[in-house]
Amino acid sequence: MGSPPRREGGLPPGQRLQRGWPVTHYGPVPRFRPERWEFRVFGATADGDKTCWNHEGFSGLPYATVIADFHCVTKFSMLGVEWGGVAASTLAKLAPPADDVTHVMVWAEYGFSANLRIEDFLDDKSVFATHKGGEPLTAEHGFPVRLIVPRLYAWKGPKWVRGVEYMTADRRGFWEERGYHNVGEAWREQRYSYQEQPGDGPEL
Ligand SMILES: Nc1nc2c(c(=O)[nH]1)N[C@H]1C(S)=C(S)[C@@H](COP(=O)(O)O)O[C@H]1N2
Ligand SMILES: [Mo]
Repeated sequence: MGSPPRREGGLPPGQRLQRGWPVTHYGPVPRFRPERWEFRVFGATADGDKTCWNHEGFSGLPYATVIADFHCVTKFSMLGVEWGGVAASTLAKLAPPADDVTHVMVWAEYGFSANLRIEDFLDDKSVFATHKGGEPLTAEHGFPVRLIVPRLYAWKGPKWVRGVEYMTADRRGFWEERGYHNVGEAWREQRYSYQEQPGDGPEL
């Protein structure tokens, strides 16, 4: 893998700036039903239990803002966006992973999923965003909550998140099974699965 480019600011290779914020996803926009909604942390948790928040509970978790860039693998980028929500590291403190957790699967409505290395998940800029620029997210952009992991391409940030599964081995998520890179670092331009090196992910 070589030395990790951990650059920030400016445009990663192959990206261009975008005015406005396009909407990109697979499938329909789910309807938010607060009485049915819950956010679940499960899998290899430290105490073996699941943690669930309903929408009121989740809305009461510590709120943080993060200024970060957003890079879509289709080559548009936004720089210096203000995201507000629950830091992934805060969530992991409230519902800790077991010591041998190496990856997480982030689950969204309709079974959409994205796998992340635990260190990318716990990065201090990773946030379960409920707000952008101080405004609640719109339905198309993931209301009530979507994940933002600035150092990875945006498909690693599911919209309409419903759960986090702690894993002791890697598994591919939705796009990672369909031709996108298992790791997805924007500054390494890890776009497609054919670029993967040994150790980047489970066999396809
Ligand atoms: N649930 C869900 N989340 C998703 C996707 C999706 O298809 N379903 N697409 C991803 C992709 S490929 C991108 S580029 C970003 C786009 O986010 P935006 O529509 O808010 O710009 O959402 C990501 N999150
Ligand atoms: Mo994307």
